[in-house]
Amino acid sequence: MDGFTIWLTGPSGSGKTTLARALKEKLKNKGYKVEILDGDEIRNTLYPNLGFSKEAREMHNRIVIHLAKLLSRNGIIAIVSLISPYKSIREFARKEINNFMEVYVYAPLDVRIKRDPKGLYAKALKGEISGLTGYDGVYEEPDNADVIIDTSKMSIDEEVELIIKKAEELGYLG
Ligand code: PPS
Ligand code: MG
Repeated sequence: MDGFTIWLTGPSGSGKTTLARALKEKLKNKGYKVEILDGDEIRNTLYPNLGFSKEAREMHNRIVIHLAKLLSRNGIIAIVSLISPYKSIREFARKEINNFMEVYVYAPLDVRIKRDPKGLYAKALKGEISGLTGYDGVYEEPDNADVIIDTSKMSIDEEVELIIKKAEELGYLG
């Protein structure tokens, strides 16, 4: 089987990492080889001091695109959970990666503020940090996502099913 990439984009706290883990579990149980490329994890492992300037995000996102491309072309399903705030970079990902689907992982601001697993929104609200994606940092919403998911409205199981159904429609899963 050819691999493919499920690209989960969305602001901080929208539910990308949680959804990536649930998708991985489901696809592994179906017998597929799966890897998660999580932006936050890759940053912490490889370059914890990179920062969040436009240049830094673009460089980091390009590295993730390259990794996803290598995995995808070797029969592995790459699940990317990466804010990837810039449309141009996501378009580049679509061009570079053979079998690609873009999933917009959305949740309204009030829900993201309530979840706030890392306390980042609390800090942003107090003015202690700036440029938080989804608060005062740029996030260019997708306008041609293959799937749009509102994680405040759906259950994780429903989200996983919707993405798998779309992957089947696109011919990536048998
Ligand atoms: S990006 O924009 O694609 O480079 O982002 P990514 O690599 O996915 O990393 C996002 C995680 O970094 C933490 N963090 C921030 N995110 C956005 N903006 C600012 N200013 C920021 N500062 C720290 C945060 O934990 C993000 O993880 P998620 O899981 O998306 O919340
Ligand atoms: Mg995350």
